Amino acid sequence: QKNLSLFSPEQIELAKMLVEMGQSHLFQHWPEPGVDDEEKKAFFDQVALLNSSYPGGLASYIKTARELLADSKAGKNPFDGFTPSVPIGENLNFGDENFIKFEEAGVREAQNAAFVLVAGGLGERLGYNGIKVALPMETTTGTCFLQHYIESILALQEASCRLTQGKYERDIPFVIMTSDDTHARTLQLLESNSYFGMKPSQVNLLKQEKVACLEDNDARLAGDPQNKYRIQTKPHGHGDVHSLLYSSGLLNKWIDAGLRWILFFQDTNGLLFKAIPASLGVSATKQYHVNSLAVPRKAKEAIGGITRLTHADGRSMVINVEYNQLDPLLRATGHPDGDVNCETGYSPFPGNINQLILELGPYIEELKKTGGAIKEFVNPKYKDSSKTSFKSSTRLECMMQDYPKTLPPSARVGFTVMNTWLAYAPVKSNPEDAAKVPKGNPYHSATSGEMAIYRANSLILRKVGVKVDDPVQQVFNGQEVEVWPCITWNPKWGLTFSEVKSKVSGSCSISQRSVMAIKGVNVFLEDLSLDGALVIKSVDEAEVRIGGSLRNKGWILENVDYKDTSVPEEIRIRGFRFNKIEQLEKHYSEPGKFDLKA
Ligand code: UGB
Repeated sequence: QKNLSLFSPEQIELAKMLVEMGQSHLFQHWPEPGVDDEEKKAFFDQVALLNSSYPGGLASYIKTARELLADSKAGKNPFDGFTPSVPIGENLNFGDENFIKFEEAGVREAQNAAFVLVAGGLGERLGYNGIKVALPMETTTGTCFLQHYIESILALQEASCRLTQGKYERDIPFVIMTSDDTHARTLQLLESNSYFGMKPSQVNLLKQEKVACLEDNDARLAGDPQNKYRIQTKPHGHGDVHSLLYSSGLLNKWIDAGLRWILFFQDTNGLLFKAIPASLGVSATKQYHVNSLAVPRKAKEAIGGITRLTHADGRSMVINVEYNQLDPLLRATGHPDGDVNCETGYSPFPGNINQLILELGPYIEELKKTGGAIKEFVNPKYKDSSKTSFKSSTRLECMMQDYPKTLPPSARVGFTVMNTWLAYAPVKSNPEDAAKVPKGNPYHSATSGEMAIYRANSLILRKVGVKVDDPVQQVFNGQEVEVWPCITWNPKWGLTFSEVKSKVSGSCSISQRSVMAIKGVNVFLEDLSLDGALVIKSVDEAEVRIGGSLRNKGWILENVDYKDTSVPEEIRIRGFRFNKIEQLEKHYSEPGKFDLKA
């Protein structure tokens, strides 16, 4: 009361709302007017932000929190009444006739798509100090994730334009969701690299705000331990992307421009774009409103399971069940062993890799109803079994893949299962945790993420007829991985099976110890036998034919210990680095036709 004269009418309204919502403890320690007045005003700036960035405002947040905390205390099962079963989706196998057909359909549709990268997470599990999208995806060329994503979108844009004979010639919009943890560094990465070749006008950054922390079951907001005039905040989860897109106005702009698809993806999956054209083709062909990309999942792997949930009252939906919920759900519904592999060696539930393709029109219609709000959950860590107090403050969270939960049963919700080697190799775990992963389960580490790229490229080349030698097993940072020839190419060289096939002819072979990096478009491998390191860069207008028997001492993979702080962090988390002994490196910077014959 004593402080009221300091504040604007809007701030007084916010104070009233807080008091009405049982939050008067936030002001209890406030001193007389004249003391810390600026801090008091700053408190209301924060409250105003928390209020405006949550659909329905802070009062709605507190109300939902009370309900969810009561459910959690009562041990209420979020899947009460639902029985899980294995859903049926589209299964694709790279290089099959079906796959090639979907790829072509997807490339055509790419002109009508917008891409959204959720990159607000700091990646606590990885423990890397920088932002994850700045990490090199592989160290043969050092290309970082963000560069690869942008180059992939640009390559799709060009391929789509070629295939549709320039019918649209659109710049594919690209949105990045950031947070306070990642925003400035993401922008700086883009600006210092000229947006990796994309037009800055094509890129939109949307920053998600954190949400207020809760200190008890009454949803009393937690004070910030660092500053008594602030509320403690924590991330709300990737589900924020829907409300942010809705309030940004971009969706209407896109639909007016004739776009039809919106593709969501995560920050550190270097393989993903190899699976995008075919899965977009599936969406277009099957007219899916929602299409989730999935891979075969190992039981207990830290990826959600795509599940059909059927309610006793007849409702049914295909939805992701998060990895920590799948096992208890199965146990509670007549599967006493819980989340276990079946006779295939995999969980019967396909693994959600959180790549969602939504049809824009139905998406906008749904968001008009919900404002982009996603069903939330709360995960308090209780001090003891009385569940009356928390070990540390908690908050509400939401996940982008829960979007279909509010859809009517008539919505066409499907999923597409791809080969894991082609589609999924995230970088999420630190070396120590990865080394503890049970044998046969994926590490999801920087080591496995990079090796998966070489394996995928080797397997793709095999599929188009190149003889690629078998891998050897090696241990890096305590993780045993397959080491294939280190082959990389930029997305413009070959984003689809057909494109790669068109670049290779005759009888080509690559030995296990080889390294091949192609940074160009019109680079053709003709009767090439490679045993060593080859690095080719060329401008788009140069046509380069490479053949003959090419042999040199090559590059050698050396072990690095992740604890060795004399080595840069982005290298030591992989457990290896290249010793570049000898290579053939050529740069074609002028237009023309060139032959490189060994
Ligand atoms: N992210 C944000 O942008 N904002 C946030 O507040 C939080 C995250 P994690 P998670 O495919 O591997 C997901 O932490 O949430 C971004 C699926 O839920 O890497 O544990 C963040 O930057 C799970 O079903 O993953 O698990 C990153 O890009 C499974 O599919 C993305 O959200 C799993 O991913 C994911 O965040 C997977």
